[in-house]
Amino acid sequence: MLSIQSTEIQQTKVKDLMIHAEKVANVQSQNPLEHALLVLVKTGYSAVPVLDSDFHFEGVISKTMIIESILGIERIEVEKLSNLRVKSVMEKEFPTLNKEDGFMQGLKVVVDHPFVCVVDEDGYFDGILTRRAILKRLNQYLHENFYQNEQSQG
Ligand code: 2BA
Repeated sequence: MLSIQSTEIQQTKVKDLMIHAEKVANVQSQNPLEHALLVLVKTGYSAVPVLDSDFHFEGVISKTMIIESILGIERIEVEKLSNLRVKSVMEKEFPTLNKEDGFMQGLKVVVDHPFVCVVDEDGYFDGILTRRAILKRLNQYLHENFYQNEQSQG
């Protein structure tokens, strides 16, 4: 039977897998929605982290949240894009991780979220842990420890 106890995967930490802050597209909570939409469209991401001017993590904004916020009864109210700020539309209730957290904590949160923000004790944004990074590490682990054994037994 496959056991994930006392293995190297348990020693893998969030800091080993995360994308560092300088490589993560982000927007500021005071930005107009128009700016956030431009960032999302230009980068191709569905959602990105929202930070304050001191680089503290504040929430997440997505294309869907923006579109929903400008939907009127009969039309899309495009003018709202320059009037509304990211802060009023973003999702604030979003789980976070610390870079010292382990692989299993990361695995648990990416079940429900495509990415999770990594913050330090003071709330500063360190980067993101993506579902892709977790799945890639799990795939590597399964190949090294499970499929190889299966082949040698068969
Ligand atoms: P999504 O934008 O919905 O992207 C879903 C998946 O599509 C990504 O999964 C990745 O495999 C692929 N993908 C999308 N845009 C890409 C691009 N410009 N270059 C390469 N691959 C791309 P994950 O890599 O697991 O990312 C999960 C989520 O994390 C993304 O969801 C996005 O919201 C966020 N994300 C990933 N990298 C980011 C970055 N550098 N800056 C900001 N947000 C990022």
